[in-house]
Amino acid sequence: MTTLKESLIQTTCAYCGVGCGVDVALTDNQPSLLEGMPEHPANYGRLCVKGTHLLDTISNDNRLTAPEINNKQVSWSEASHYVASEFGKIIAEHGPDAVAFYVSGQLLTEDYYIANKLMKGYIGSANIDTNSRLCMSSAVAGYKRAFGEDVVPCDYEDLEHTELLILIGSNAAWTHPVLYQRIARAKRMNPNMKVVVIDPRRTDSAELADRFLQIKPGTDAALYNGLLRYLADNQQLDNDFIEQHCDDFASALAAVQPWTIAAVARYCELDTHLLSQFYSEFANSASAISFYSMGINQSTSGVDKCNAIINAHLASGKLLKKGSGPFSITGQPNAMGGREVGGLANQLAAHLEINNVQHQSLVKRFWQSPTIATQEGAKALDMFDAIRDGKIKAVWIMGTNPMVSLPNTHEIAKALTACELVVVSDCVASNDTLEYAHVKLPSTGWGEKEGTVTNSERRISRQRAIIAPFAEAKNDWQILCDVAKKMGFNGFDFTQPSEIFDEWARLTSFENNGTRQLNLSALVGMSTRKYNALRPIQWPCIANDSYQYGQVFSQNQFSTANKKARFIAITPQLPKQVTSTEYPLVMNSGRIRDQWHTMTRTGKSATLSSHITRPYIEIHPQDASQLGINNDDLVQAISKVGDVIANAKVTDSLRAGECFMPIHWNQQFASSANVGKLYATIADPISGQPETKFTAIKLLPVTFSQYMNVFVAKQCSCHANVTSHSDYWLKVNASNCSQYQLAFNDAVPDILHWCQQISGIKGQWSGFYEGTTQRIQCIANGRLVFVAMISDTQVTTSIEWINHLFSEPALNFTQLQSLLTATPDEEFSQGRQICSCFKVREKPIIDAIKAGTHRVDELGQQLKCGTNCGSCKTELSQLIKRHALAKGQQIDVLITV
Ligand SMILES: Nc1nc2c(c(=O)[nH]1)N[C@H]1C(S)=C(S)[C@@H](COP(=O)(O)OP(=O)(O)OC[C@H]3O[C@@H](n4cnc5c(=O)[nH]c(N)nc54)[C@H](O)[C@@H]3O)O[C@H]1N2
Ligand SMILES: Nc1nc2c(c(=O)[nH]1)N[C@H]1C(S)=C(S)[C@@H](COP(=O)(O)OP(=O)(O)OC[C@H]3O[C@@H](n4cnc5c(=O)[nH]c(N)nc54)[C@H](O)[C@@H]3O)O[C@H]1N2
Ligand code: SF4
Ligand SMILES: [Mo]
Repeated sequence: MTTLKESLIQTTCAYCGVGCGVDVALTDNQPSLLEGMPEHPANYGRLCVKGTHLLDTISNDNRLTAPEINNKQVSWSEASHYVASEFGKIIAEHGPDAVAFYVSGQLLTEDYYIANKLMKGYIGSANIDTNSRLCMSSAVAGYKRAFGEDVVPCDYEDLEHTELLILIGSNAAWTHPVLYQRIARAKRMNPNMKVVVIDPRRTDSAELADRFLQIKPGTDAALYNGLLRYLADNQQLDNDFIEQHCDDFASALAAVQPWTIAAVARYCELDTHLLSQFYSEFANSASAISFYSMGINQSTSGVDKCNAIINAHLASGKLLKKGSGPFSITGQPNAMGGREVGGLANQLAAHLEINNVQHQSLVKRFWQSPTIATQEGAKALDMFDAIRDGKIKAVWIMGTNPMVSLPNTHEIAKALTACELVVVSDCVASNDTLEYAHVKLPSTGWGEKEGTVTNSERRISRQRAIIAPFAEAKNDWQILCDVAKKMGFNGFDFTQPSEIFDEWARLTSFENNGTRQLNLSALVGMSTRKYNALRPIQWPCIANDSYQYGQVFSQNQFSTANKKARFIAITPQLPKQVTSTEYPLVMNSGRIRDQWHTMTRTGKSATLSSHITRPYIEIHPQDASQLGINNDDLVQAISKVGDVIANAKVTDSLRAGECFMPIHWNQQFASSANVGKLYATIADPISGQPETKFTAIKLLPVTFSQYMNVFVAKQCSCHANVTSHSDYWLKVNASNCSQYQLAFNDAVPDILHWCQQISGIKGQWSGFYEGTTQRIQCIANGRLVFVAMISDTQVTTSIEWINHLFSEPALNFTQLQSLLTATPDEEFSQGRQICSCFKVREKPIIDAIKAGTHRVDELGQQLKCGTNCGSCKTELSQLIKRHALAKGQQIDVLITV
């Protein structure tokens, strides 16, 4: 009898900046089970729905197998030689600033460190920037202005010790779900804890809120200016803290004088009473946290918004104390690691400054490098402008998909088309950016890589490999080191990530002398064995220090020259992409619960793709009725720079005049649903972070002559053909087939012929015709391979049902009949999937609510929904509110999330 070999690997989730620890059980070296790591201080065993389904996304589908030059496979040696020599030629002819790296908060610290070292210390330019520019750069600049260093002064534990938790510009219920669950639990344990949610949209995060402030977009700085004035007017300042530990209070106070409660209420379009309750709660709570994210940062005045928040915490002394502080939450798994190693074009490394001569010398001596960058490089938007204008002639893009995520996609396409050399390192074989690559380099992805990441609370955790690299994929640090060596540089002879980490840790402590909080001296000199066994650890972690690891700004000593924090005088600014009579509506953008960014990973999971199956534009009922738009209608959103098409979702969770669209869909999944196309290239003047939460649009209803739902078996080779032969398309992946929702300006004259032509499938075709409704299907070797359903309005058919039919070895008569009449089996007509873990759909949940179950936990007991990762609990709570009240019943039991 053979026994199975069992083992356990502890790693860190691939997705958000919460940085949850993950336990992966291996059976005979194959991942067999994934769970939250019980002892990881970020999650203590919890995982959200994305983390829970990580194993679904390690597939060999759509992977880049070998390096390619101009779409021809080449050896690694050839590829790295080519990149090195082409970069070398351009640098020799045009200087180091003619090349650039555009990197990502999804690289590991070791990858990031090498990329930065190569660009700033060897090539000698600071043209390395990262997608964190679109994400964290305003938060970085805000902390730097106030504290003299980019240091987040809070820990997750603070969330459990606060009296007042303010979620501002964050939809943590969907974007940082494990932290949201920690907050929900803290609130249950401490009924006096209050939660305030500040967002122009009533999001799922508002489910926990004692107070919801539906703020006018872009006005957050005025809200916090008003708070500072309120604190001063009501003798709620911490005068000792201000005097002993802060500078420039007088000018900040002078700047907030116009911001009376009445003025703020007018400007932010908030109720005066609600506002004064919020201010008084902040003033009277012993502790308070402002938990902020993209609703603050992605703005042309994002840095000022951050400092307005920090000002209020400094003035009330509500920071560096348990349960208090201005807590910027990072988005990507290693956005923080990138900030540490210098992944931004305006920093050096290890929190050292690029325009400081001593810092330049320090880093150069440490690296013993031939050169060092002495001035800021091009920030992301400027970088792509410079590429378009021919000033930057070669760009190497690693771990990010700028054709989707940068604003004004049209201009990015122009830049990449004009660029002499575009190198892209990615795990996938196709995404919107790879279409422009001259050189494609296959990288290892999550589950294959070894290294470290730092989460939102400055905690460093190991990502460990659970499977072997796919095909010829290499780790990003190795690809970079190979190219560096071929460019003739010393200093890249690493054989293990542990060696890179050691050099990095030494740099943080080199000539530090307490001047920088970022200090990893306790981790210097670790053997590979120790590095491999490294437990999650928070910085600062200083060898032989009397303070415990993770404690920042001890004794309220900040990183400025005189050790004092700085108040910043803030004059609030409104967004720059203003509405007009031609473009009367505002478009906001953000995330949905089960998709990650440009869907290269989560889009592969049928489970994650069934929570929300298509892109949508949220519209307020008032605007919808004015424009004659109904729920589910296809609409086109047009801004000054671009346009998109998606289905309308009419909802009063928005303010009138405002719309919202998810960021995830792109050219791989839809003909025109990338919301980035609508935003102009306008950024915060200090941080360079683009304004991607606010642009002016108009909406037009769109109609086509004919609509078609096509389902194609996974193994068919006609997928690209289907989309290229329609005027509008949307793709949804399931396990056995893909669904295409198509539309045509001119009706297809002969549908059967069209299906046969574009699919190229030789099989048994049959059809059902009734007026304009037509259904076609094809069976090959006994199995269903192609289905088309045509109508003159857009009707979408349940993909789960058809997907199930695709899995059947032979369809029976009833199934064939049901296909032709488009009547799904009972189990597939249960509505939207709410609980992705147990696949619980909307209808049974609503039935249970109507039958009297009015508690989230009781729904869980009956139907299992919400009892695994808990990510759907806010939606369950909303369903209870909606359907219990719809029957005129009172909810007599408190809804606990
Ligand atoms: N499911 C999922 N989770 C993710 C990600 C993902 O792709 N999917 N991505 C990760 C990354 S990289 C990031 S950066 C984070 C982002 O995490 P969040 O910032 O929480 O997510 P967003 O949905 O981008 O935006 C948050 C909210 O800001 C609001 N907002 C817009 N304008 C304003 C404003 O002017 N003022 C205020 N107060 N609010 C405003 C929006 O309505 C939105 O609800 O999520 C991380 N987690
Ligand atoms: N309108 C609008 N635009 C936005 C935002 C918004 O809220 N609104 N949010 C912005 C924010 S906060 C962010 S963070 C960005 C995110 O935007 P992107 O960074 O462009 O999005 P991802 O889909 O995460 O792209 C990551 C790419 O790296 C690849 N990849 C994954 N792991 C690895 C690896 O280990 N190595 C390599 N080499 N490649 C890897 C993936 O396959 C994928 O192609 O979008 C920004 N854009
Ligand atoms: S909250 Fe979810 S996505 Fe974020 S790290 Fe944890 S499991 Fe991963
Ligand atoms: Mo982000």
